[in-house]
Amino acid sequence: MAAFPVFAFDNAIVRLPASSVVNGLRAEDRGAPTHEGIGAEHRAYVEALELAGVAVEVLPALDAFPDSIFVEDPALVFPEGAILLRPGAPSRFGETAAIEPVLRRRFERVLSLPGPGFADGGDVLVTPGAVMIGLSDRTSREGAEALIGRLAEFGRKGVVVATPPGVLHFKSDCSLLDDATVLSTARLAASGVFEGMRVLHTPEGEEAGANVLRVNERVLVGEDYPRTAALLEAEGYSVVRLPTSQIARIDAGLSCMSLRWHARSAP
Ligand code: CIR
Repeated sequence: MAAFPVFAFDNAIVRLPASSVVNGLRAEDRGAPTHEGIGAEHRAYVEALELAGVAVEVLPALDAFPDSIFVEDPALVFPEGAILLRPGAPSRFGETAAIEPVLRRRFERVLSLPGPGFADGGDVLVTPGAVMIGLSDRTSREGAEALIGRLAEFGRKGVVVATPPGVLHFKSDCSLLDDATVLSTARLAASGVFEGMRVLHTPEGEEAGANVLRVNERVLVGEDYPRTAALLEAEGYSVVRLPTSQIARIDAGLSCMSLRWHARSAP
């Protein structure tokens, strides 16, 4: 069992966007973001994490990896330790080696995912009952099964679940709101994956806003999704609206810009 609620965080790692971020991967070209625009969204995000009570370590930009701002994908972190992943996009594979020394400095236990499979952190949703691992174009069954083995070393149960077709990551379509509640697109919830949990559906047309981020007493929500924000407020959550239209151009949401955990004791 986790020692803290799964949305209780006191530490986070982020990475500054490199100027190459304008070339970040995207399924569909809706126009490149600007480095300045992404930088401004990143600053607002870091500030929101800090205001929510999180100590944020900011890593330097890595020009060789345009998507390296999305530190959630090459690793998983828990109070028990970290797991280095094997990102499924070839251009992102080297991000794991880049973040490894940082995680070895911050965590006593750092495990690696054995190959040949792949897994992205964006496909991993930590719930109180289990760690859900969504199969996607970035996370293979072999990768997911290898990850279940690693999670077991931390005493955590992993389960393999499906990601809707055409969706980048499992968490592009859902987020944990509290110990018993998820926000999910209707298309993902229809698979029954959240049976036993309370499910709030993203309003029709705001599916891209499903990736919100619960951090301590706050829920960070993209400001382009006003009906999602209103829904969460009506449910009693303390919502913080953040700009995300630039990162959305490279298929990203709020969870992917940080690795978050609750340290057993201050590092
Ligand atoms: C990618 O395609 O890998 C990046 N452009 C976006 C990654 C977003 N990561 C995430 O949702 N965990």
